Amino acid sequence: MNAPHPNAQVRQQLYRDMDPLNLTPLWEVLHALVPRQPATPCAPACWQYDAVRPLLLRAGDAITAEEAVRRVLILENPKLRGQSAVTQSLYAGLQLIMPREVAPSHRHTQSALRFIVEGSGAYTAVDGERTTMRPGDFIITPSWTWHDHGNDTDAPVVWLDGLDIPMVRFFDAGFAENDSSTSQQVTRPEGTSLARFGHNMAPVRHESPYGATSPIFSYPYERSRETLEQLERSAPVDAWDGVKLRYTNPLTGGWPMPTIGTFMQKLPRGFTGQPWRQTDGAVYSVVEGEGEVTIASGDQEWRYRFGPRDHFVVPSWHTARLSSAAGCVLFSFSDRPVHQALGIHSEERLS
Ligand code: GTQ
Repeated sequence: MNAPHPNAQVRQQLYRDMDPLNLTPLWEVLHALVPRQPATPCAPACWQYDAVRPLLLRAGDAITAEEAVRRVLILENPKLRGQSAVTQSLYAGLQLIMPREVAPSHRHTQSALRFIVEGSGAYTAVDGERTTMRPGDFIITPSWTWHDHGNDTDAPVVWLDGLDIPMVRFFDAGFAENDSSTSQQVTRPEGTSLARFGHNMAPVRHESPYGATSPIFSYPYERSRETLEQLERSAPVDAWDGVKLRYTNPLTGGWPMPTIGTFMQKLPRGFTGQPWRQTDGAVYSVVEGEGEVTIASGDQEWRYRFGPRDHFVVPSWHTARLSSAAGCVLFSFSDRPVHQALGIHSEERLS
């Protein structure tokens, strides 16, 4: 035991006297406030679809989509239970819509992405335009746009919701409003946005309809997959990422959403990736194939084998590596656009 500092009592009395004035000494907390490197409270986690799906379907019996407004099982980081957060800044959940159900129209300042996990043919509507949802599609609900979801098919439909809920809460900038009708009126034919903005062309006289968010709100899997396959055949495979692309806003070349960066990657058959770490914690959704992720921090290590529709989270500044004997396709999202906008993004590629 260290001998008590000669001033220990003086200090304790000082702290007690300042406490009622809502004052506290920096020097007691400085190291924790300004850590030598990121020290996230988040832990790695993996949600296997086989375990989650029965619970989702039970939720389908327990509550209607309309009653729930959004029937979602939140993927909570095990070290952030009760905070509805998968990382400190991001929210993730799996949303279920049963046949003939509607999730009523509303809008909020939080931005959302949908990544379709199971079922084909449900729709989401954004400001008067519907988009059909198919597995592997990446769909955006820009901030403050009306949106409702519906399922006119005969099978349950499930997608991953990714939202910047914790970030908007941090900034105390959340507004929300319910629409006057359950399903918004359709005012534009399906595919209008993609036709206008999704073919390497843009309207001559046109402002960005959604400000900092991409005017394309559906990025179909068919196209992303075809691109990755072609690159796998024709371009060098990255030793860390396999074949990895980021989604873009076609008007700017930047991120499709101001707060959330989205990616899709293909690990070739027999891929054994090199380890990396970065400041933006990321959520992964497995689209096809199988593989393994190893995540390490300090002397702790986590290893998850994953297959289609599984989800996992790699927290900030945890070392991760991916491998796949059979080959696989992974979608992921993180808060990288915000790190980059603030000039605090950091990445290390290890070997
Ligand atoms: O679909 O609007 O998972 O507002 C959480 C909040 C989905 C949605 C969520 C939401 C939504």
